[in-house]
Amino acid sequence: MSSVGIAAPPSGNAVVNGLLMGQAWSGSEVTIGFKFGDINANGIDDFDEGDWKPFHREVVANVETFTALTFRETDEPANIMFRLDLGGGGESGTPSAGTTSVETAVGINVDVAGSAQAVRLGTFSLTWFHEFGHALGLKHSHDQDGGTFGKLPGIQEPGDQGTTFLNSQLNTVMSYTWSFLAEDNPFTAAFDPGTSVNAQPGSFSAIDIAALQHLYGARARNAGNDTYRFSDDVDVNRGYTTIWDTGGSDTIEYAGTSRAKIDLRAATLENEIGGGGWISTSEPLRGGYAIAHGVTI
Ligand SMILES: [Ca+2]
Ligand SMILES: [Ca+2]
Ligand SMILES: [Ca+2]
Ligand SMILES: [Ca+2]
Ligand SMILES: [Zn+2]
Repeated sequence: MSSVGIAAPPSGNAVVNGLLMGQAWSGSEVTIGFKFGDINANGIDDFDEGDWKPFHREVVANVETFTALTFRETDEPANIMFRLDLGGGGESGTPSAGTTSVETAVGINVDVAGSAQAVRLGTFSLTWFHEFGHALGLKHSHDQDGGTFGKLPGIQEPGDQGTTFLNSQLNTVMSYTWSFLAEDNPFTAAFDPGTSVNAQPGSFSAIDIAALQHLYGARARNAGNDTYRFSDDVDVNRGYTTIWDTGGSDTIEYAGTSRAKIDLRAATLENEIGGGGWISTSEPLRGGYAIAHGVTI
């Protein structure tokens, strides 16, 4: 049975509330589908070309790793219909009371035949996570929706890093600000939070994870002993991944010859540096890991 849009209450945490719009999908199963389109005008559904479907499925599967939600593909008008548009940017509907279907879209260039040509997790994938976040009931970190669901603490304008540097896309994909280290850049002498990095999140980030778990519950994952490896290669890393891991004695490991920082602190979800996580990365800043709130590595 398909889900329907419902009202969703705030959480008890101001940082998490900074992403909530008061709406979500009911139940534990949400359906997804792929809307027909033919941007390159060759008579073939663009979703039947290249690897656009597998790429979208990777974005969807990320949510199944940390929430209790299950997504089911259907030919019927699904709760969330993916669409490819021509051009840059993206747009998305959001669930509201009684909604049964929304469309969520990202613009691509007409001569990009398949996702892997230009878009992979951690490389220009940010917009897909962002729009899918809207489709699941998340708002921008800088939007002020009524009195209950305010902006993410410390943020005034869309491009602000925030007074406590929370507004990095490494902390929330619902930010309009580019990915940057919220904490001090460990590879420079000065205390300099706010350093831009050379990759994007390849997963939902720590504040998104907490907000989506508030709406949909959390799921047990990687409960044994696990090792999370990164290198200087953005494609191997798939950018910056935020770890959701519910048990075991776990390790973050760097493979390479650059200077690196391994940071085992989990996101605090407070209005402070580290509220949205701490990054393990190497000096080229081409990816690594953050740790979601409540996770011990
Ligand atoms: Ca086509
Ligand atoms: Ca520094
Ligand atoms: Ca653990
Ligand atoms: Ca584990
Ligand atoms: Zn948006």
